[in-house]
Amino acid sequence: MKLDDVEISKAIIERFSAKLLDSLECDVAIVGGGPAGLVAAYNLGKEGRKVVLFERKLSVGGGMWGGGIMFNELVVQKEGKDILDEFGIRTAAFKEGYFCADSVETVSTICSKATQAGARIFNLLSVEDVMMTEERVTGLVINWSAVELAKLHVDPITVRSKYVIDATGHAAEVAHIIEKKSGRKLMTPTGAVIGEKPMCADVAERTILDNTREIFPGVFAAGMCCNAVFGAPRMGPIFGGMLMSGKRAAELILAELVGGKL
Ligand code: 48F
Repeated sequence: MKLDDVEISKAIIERFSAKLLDSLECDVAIVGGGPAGLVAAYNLGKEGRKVVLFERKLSVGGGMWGGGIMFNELVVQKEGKDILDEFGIRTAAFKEGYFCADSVETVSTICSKATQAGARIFNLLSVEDVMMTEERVTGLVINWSAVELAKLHVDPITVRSKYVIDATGHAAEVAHIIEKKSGRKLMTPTGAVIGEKPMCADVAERTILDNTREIFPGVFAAGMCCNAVFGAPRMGPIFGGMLMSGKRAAELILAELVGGKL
C-alpha cells in the first residue's frame, strides 16, 4: 500500500478531536501527571470512572524520572512497596524498611497501567483556571502549554467534572488559583495555602495521608500538593507518600461517587 501523507494527518486530527470531545465532561479531572496524579488516575479508571488527566509537560511522570539529583532510582517504604507490587514494578530491599525501584520502570509502568485502566491522559495541556458556582468547583479551564509558554493571547476551553484533583506538586496550582481568584476560604486551618515546610521525610510521609483530603468543595489535594496546602514538610526523593496519597484521593472520591453525593 502507498502511504498518503494527508491521510496520516487526518487520522491524527480526527482521533484526537474525538478523544478531546469525549473528555469535556467527566467524573474526575486530575491536574498534574506526577506519581500522585497517575496513581489516582489508575485507581479511578480501574473502578470504571471517567477520569481525565491534564499534564503541562511533554512527558508525564513529574518528579519521578530523576529520582534524587538525577540518580534515577526511587526509594519507598513498605507501604509504598505494596503499591509498586500492585503495579508489578520490581523493587529491591536496601535495608529494613527501605526499598528501591528503577524510576524509568516505575513511571512507564504506572502510566501504561493507568491508560489501560481507562484513564485518559492529555499531555501538553495546562490548567489555567477553574470553573465554579457558589457551591463548588465544577471543572477546569485548559489551554495549550505552548500558548502559555509563548504568552499568546488565546482564549482557553473548559472541561466539566464532578471532582477535581490538584496533583500539581510543590506548586499547588489549583489551590492557589481558587484562593486568589475566588477570594473564598480553603478548608485549611488558616483558610489559605499554608505553604510547605523544610525537608523532613519522616514527618512528611506520616502526615501526607491525613493531608490528602478535600480542600475546597469539589477539589481534593493529592501528593506533594497536600503538604504544601496544609503546611507540612517536604519529603525529598522518597516516593511512597506520593503513591499512597494518589490512591487515597481516588478512594475518597470513589466513596462520594458511590454514595451518590452529587
Ligand atoms: O511534581 P510532581 O511529581 O507532583 P507529585 O505527584 O510528586 C511530587 C514528587 O515528584 C516530588 C516530591 C516527593 O518526593 O516532593 O517532587 O505530588 O508532578 C506534578 C505535575 O503536575 C504538572 C507538572 O508539570 C508535573 O508534571 N503540573 C503542574 N501544574 C500544572 C500541571 C497545571 N497547571 N496544569 C497541568 N499540569
